[in-house]
Amino acid sequence: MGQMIDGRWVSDDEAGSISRTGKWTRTPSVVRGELQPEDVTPGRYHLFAAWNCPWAHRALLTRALLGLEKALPVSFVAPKRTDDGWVFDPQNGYVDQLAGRNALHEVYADGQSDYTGRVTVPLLVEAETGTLVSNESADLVRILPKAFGHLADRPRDLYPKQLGDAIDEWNTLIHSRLNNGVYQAGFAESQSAYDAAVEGVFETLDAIEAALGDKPYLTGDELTEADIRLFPTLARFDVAYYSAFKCMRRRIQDYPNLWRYARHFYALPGIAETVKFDIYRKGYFSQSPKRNPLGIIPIAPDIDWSI
Ligand SMILES: N[C@@H](CCC(=O)N[C@@H](CS)C(=O)NCC(=O)O)C(=O)O
Repeated sequence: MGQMIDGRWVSDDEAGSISRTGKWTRTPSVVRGELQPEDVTPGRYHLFAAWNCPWAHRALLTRALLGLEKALPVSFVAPKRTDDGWVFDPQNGYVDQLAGRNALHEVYADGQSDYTGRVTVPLLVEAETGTLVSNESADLVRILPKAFGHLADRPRDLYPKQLGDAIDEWNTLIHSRLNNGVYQAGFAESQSAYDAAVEGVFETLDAIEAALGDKPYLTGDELTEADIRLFPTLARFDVAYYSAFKCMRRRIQDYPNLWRYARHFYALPGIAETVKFDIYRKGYFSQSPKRNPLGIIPIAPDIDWSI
């Protein structure tokens, strides 16, 4: 693992840091540009993603829901971090379609020669110059509908103004206690940090289960960005977080409303193509000195995602 300092790759420990209480915290993103619709033409921008990354998944889901596959090409890094960080692996189909680089830190350096920070996915760049636009998924789920909407096969507003407060409330809860909560459980280095994280995960799932009782999406009849933030964690939960991150009180399949919701979301056009259960299982159980020293990958549970 590592990061970049003044455009140079330096090795380092994992993203985020362990505090004295044993609680894991995520390092904030640093590239937070904006785009206007008049800036955006087909192929002018390029997305970098990893199948296993739940934050990159937000961007892939937004791209799929809008039908932006043609207008916004994507390159995937190999779904496994190395001493060189995220790298491409052409022999296995993970190719930098933009400049043919070997590692994502080279893409960052192409875009900003003095870049200092973590080398994360998702990343949106301007194709011709390589200029870094954004590496913050929370911003990308807003940039794509607004700035790329005119190129979308299925344009949609994922943040309708009248639902703004409800979306913000779900976003905050889901981000801190669920999206990050599972990582805080899995990376905890003390019993108390683990206990608190797992309580937060299941309190949040319980709240969502109750809220979904009488509506198809979190804020009502319309799919919004709050649902986009929820789905990546649901897709990874039973196959990985449940066991690899010790979130074992219940599976998503044990929640009637959540399970119906997750399968309905999975069946929407373009979504199944963004989901790679096998990669999640192998990724979260990959060899790690603390979490899986022997690197044995468990056999997958049988899960039927059909409606
Ligand atoms: N805040 C960022 C976080 C992205 C993030 O942490 N991505 C992870 C992969 S799941 C990553 O690329 N980590 C590499 C690193 O931090 O060195 C976002 O939501 O876009």
